[in-house]
Amino acid sequence: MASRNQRRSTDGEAQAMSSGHDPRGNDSDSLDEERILSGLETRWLGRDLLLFDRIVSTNELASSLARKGSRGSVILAESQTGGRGRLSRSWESPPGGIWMSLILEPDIPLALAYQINMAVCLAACRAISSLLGLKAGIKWPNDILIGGRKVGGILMEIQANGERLEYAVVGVGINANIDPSPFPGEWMATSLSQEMGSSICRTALIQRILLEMERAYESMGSEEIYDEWRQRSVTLGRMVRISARSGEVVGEVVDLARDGALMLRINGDLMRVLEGDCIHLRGLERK
Ligand code: BT5
Repeated sequence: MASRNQRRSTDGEAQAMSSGHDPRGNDSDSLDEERILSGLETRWLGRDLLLFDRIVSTNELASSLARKGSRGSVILAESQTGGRGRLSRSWESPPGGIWMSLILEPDIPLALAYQINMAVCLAACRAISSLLGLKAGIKWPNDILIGGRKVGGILMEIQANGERLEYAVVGVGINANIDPSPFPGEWMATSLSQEMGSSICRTALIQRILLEMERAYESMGSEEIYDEWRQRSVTLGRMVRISARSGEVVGEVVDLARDGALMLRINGDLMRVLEGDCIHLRGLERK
């Protein structure tokens, strides 16, 4: 295992950082395990932190570590070559972003697994809002938006044994100091540096996200988390189109259920939607 102040290459082999030189020429923003740990206020989350220069996917490594019994660890990478989104989609992960995965072992039934996603989305929004003063909202089910543009996403992958949740790997991708202009326009992507007009301190944001995650995780399923998640929702009250494996529906989002389901009104009838892709349509725009 690499010692602190060293970075790991994709295959896990430690690479000593050359005396403070950052090839991207931005020393103040380069990530360093010791610096992150020294200002980390969590009690347990992120105490076992692994930082890589380049990796295929932090979720992929976290899943393989989880299978070997690792819990509570956080995997971070400067860039990913095969970053993953939901449903086998890819996630662009150039240097300058925050690409990290957490291995959690919540004591909740499988049916309540969405509460983890809820807590993590909320924690990311709280951290961005409190540290940077930006208004971050949650687009159902897992997108973090600023001003209607996607600044980040959450990818939760779970392992269950019957009705019991064995572990959850939660991937958090945040476009921190990156230029989103090369991304296709239809992604409606933004980044924190673009919104702020200058680079942000990723170390401080990672520390704050981990702290907010530990707090939200410990009060998972509470009224407070549920209420704030609804308040931060930019989907509630909207006309949406949901594409799911079972087909496509269009309706108005009249509520968000405690298990994470969307309550849609379609031609006067109520319908629960638990999974799928959500497109916000025009009209009935509350936020
Ligand atoms: C997500 O998926 O939004 C979850 C993304 C999770 C990424 C993190 S990074 C750390 C960890 N390790 C991983 O390998 N993954 C996690 P989804 O809702 O499926 O959105 C994916 C879609 O967003 C793509 O199909 C593109 O349309 C768009 N997209 C890809 N990269 C993007 C980016 N950097 N910023 C904004 N949109 C992006």
